[in-house]
Amino acid sequence: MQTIQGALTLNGNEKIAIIASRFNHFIVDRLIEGAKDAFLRHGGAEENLDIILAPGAYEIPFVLARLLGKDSYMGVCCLGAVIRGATPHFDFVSAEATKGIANTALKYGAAVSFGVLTTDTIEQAIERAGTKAGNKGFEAMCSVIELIDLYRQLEV
Ligand code: INI
Repeated sequence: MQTIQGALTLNGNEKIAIIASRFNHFIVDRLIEGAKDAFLRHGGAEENLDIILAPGAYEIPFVLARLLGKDSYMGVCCLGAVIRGATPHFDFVSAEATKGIANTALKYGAAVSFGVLTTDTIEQAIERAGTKAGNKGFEAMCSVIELIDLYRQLEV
């Protein structure tokens, strides 16, 4: 029996993109910081990290499809924050972002992670953006790194 799993290490040559939404940027900026920190701490080279800003979480899958269509990144970390308001808008935006990111990653077989917060309150978002519940941007970047290494191993 063998167990195959991705390591949390980059060799410094991997080009990775962060797609982040500008909406709720007070929160998303913290997620970007976390993701950048994870990339650098695990061996990534700063010149190999691009940050691409989409208007809102709804548009993240559209930008992702463009990027993956060009095949210029080994992995993409998607970051955003969808926070519930008084109307059903939250449900539509969060559902489309979630489905869109997953479907696009599946279409291209790409190393893509989901670091889009979907919270009922601003407090819950703050807790997950570098305070008491950690930093989901950091975690999402770790997932991309792990997937890249896992896919490498599955190619052989
Ligand atoms: N976009 C977000 O990223 N987060 C939100 O919480 C949000 N809410 O709640 O409205 C949001 N809306 C904008 C949406 O992503 C699109 O940019 C907009 O609908 C234009 O297409």
